[in-house]
Amino acid sequence: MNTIRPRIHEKLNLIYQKDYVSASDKKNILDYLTTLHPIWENRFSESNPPPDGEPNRSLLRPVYWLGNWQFACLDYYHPPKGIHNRCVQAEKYPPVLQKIIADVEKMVRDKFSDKDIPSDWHLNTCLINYYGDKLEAENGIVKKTDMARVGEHKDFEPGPVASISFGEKAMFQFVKSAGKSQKSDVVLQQWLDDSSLQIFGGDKFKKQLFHRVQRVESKGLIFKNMNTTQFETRRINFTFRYVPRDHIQAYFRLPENLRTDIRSYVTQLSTKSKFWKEQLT
Ligand SMILES: O=C(O)CCC(=O)C(=O)O
Repeated sequence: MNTIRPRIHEKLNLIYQKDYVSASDKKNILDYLTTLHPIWENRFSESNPPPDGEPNRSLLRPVYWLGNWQFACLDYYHPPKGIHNRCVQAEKYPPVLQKIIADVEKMVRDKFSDKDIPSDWHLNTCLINYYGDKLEAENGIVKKTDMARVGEHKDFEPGPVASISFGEKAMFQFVKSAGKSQKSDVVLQQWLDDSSLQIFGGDKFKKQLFHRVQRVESKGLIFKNMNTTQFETRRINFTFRYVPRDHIQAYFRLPENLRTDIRSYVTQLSTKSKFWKEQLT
């Protein structure tokens, strides 16, 4: 791992480190990714229908989760009220990510204020986002739609969040939200480069400001063998978070209606993953 010192805003509970992931770890991670089969999720379900008059919609990108899977239709982890039946136990991190996360957790404990680190905090949850173009066949021609962005939101899991990025660089912004009708003010922005690490925590970056990915560069890099169906991936981001263990539930322990809501996803995952196959039996 590269040992460049954290570069910016360390005192503010924000770290950005370029070239954090070594070339050999990156290769290991990309090889591991070829074994995963990300899925397309819908935001809503029978038990969690869309607001009145709105249709259900698919997420903008394929995703995969490790540690626990927060299916979009279960509404994501959102304390203090939304803590039960939202996080479903998922596959463990591969050794290369375990090693990286041990280092990141140490960096957080060294650099961030104790008051911003919950007592049992550890990065046990990972969302893998695939950014790129959706491919659709139209009259024999393949139409490409750029889906490489994330709207402003907060990550509600307690404590610092860390992310590592691969591929084309992304414009990441912290914003002060002005509601749906007006433009949000950008407070701070950072290009997230290939192999970089970003960590943010504390009241300002976790609780007050929203964050978003405004766009992802398109310089011709395309990942092959990522099993993203009808999708051309040019950036992959891993976001690591913390969910208290008591709030992570095995699939078979979910209430029946929620198991029904996510069964098609779990069934799809089970065709490629031993772990998810076992969850169904
Ligand atoms: O892709 C990124 O850099 C950020 C992703 C993100 O905002 C999230 O997963 O909550």
